[in-house]
Amino acid sequence: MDQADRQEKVSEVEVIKRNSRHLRGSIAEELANGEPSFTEESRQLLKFHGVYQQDDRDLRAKLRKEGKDKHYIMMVRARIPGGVLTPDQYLQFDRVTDWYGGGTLRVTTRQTIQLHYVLKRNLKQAIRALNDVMVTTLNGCGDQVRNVIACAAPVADDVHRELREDVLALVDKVGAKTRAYHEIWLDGEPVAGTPDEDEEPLYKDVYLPRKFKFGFAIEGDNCIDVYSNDVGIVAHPEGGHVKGYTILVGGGMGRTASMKQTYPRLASPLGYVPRADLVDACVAVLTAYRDYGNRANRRRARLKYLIDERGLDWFRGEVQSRFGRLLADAPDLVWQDAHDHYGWHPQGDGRWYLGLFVENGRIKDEGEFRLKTALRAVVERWRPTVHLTTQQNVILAGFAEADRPEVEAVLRSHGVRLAHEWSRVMLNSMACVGLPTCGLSVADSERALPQVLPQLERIITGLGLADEDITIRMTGCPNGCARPYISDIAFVGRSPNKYDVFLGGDFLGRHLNKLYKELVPLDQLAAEVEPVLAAFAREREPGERFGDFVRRKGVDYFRELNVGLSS
Ligand code: SRM
Ligand code: SF4
Repeated sequence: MDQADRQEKVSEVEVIKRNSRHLRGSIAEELANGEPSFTEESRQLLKFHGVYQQDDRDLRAKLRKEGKDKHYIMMVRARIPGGVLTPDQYLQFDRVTDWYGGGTLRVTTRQTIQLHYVLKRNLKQAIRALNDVMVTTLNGCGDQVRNVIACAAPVADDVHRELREDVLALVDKVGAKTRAYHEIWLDGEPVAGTPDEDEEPLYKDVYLPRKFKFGFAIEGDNCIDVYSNDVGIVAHPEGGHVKGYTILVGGGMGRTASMKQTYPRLASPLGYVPRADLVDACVAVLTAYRDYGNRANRRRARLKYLIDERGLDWFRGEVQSRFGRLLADAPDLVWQDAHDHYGWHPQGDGRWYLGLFVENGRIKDEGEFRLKTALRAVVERWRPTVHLTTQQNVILAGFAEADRPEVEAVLRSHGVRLAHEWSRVMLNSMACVGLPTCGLSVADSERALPQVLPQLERIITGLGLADEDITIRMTGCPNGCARPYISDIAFVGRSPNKYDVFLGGDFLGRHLNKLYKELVPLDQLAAEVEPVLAAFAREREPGERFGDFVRRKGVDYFRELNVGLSS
């Protein structure tokens, strides 16, 4: 008997999943019905296929006034394990957004690409066009394993090669297997009668209680924010190879402002496994969550709450009994870096890679700034592999040393700056999508952070802190999509134009920050944190980082300093 049967009342989404015949529902029929939107049941199922139904929120009020329905648009999210694309795959995204989407590409915090503004009537063609180059959208969203992330640095050594092999082995094991995807989007032959029971050996007919996230880091480099994943996997290199992995469990950022029983949590150490055992151990974690996760209350359905409710020791026992072996103790982890691999670096095979900063992940052409065209030109000419990072940036890999000046010239001629030409404030910033596409946003994010950062750049430079790495993240609601609760400074949307300010995370992603001020208007955000930055410049200990300083002093200390500003 699994958890779904043990709980008396399960949420509506559970019923939809169970009755969907492995995610078929009536999606195929609705795709052909000429309507601009899907039914609620199909909306839920579409997420598993990588599609969110949205509406253009900039148009909502106007359309309502005119007595018209919402302008429905679909967001399509691909699954790109470890963020790696061949040149042809990247170029297909570039074309598909022009053919069927809004003309931009959005690199996400889980190193995939989202297309926005796809109309329902173009959805099938868009998904097929991506599949033509072997990119799937299955597993993009929904109650299943989401895009598996990994350090994006394209280093040509055995450690990175082995890590990549393990990422792909895990994806292969835990990816959804339903043939519904093929049937609906790629015109596969429908399976006659009821789909066979073994169609989803891991997910069964109910899938997971909620989304589930795996992330791979290499010890020392926490560029992926490993502690924010349901399962963080940390590779331990020894003698030039991956010897084994530490497994961390129960990380997550999501919270709801009005619900105290929802909160961000850093993943806790579960144990250590030799490399060969990684996939089996991950399956044991996944099935323990599948069977015991909360299927009645979706707000409390993430792994982090199961672990807090039952205890880490109970969870470890459950995993070990499924795994059939004892987990070794996890070692203490040491982190030195979390930068996003910006700039030129030798790959180790005589070739070079180039890490580019993409402001809030948006690849677009706008006026003189033509990043989308520039990337297309570089990818068409030099055919680098394209590596998307978990900090919403892009790395191009495989250049000869002699290519470098010309690559730079092409980028510059399209108004694209190299990473060293951006300030650290910018390089260490991220904003989630927010308005106008995100149905959950209560405030602008991607469109708002660019208004705040120039002010913070001026303040930080004026205080002599321009060389400090201070992470600044913004989200349009408390769900945490830009992982705000582990950044040094976070602005979290609470209501239109107002944000809660959090302080005291950590550049290395090891600490949660704390609420500092509530409901601060957008135009006062920089002024609110200025006294804290000034105190840091004045009172820090030698070598102390911003987040460490804030945690040492405590946020109350700064509230007192700052009494003159909004409270
Ligand atoms: Fe997210 C929901 C965008 C990474 C926590 N997220 C959404 C939706 C789909 C809104 C919705 O449900 O209708 C957003 C679509 C906006 C749009 O218009 O595109 C959205 N999330 C994003 C992206 C695109 C943010 C970005 O700017 O890059 C990221 C896509 C990741 C991907 O490629 O798979 C994204 N979301 C995250 C992360 C960060 C991470 O995983 O490293 C988190 C925090 C970690 C975690 O899962 O706890 C995150 N998103 C959420 C939540 C809160 C979940 C919770 O436990 O409460 C929601 C709301 C929900 O699921 O109900 C959400
Ligand atoms: Fe939307 Fe909120 Fe996620 Fe931002 S944090 S993308 S506003 S759900």
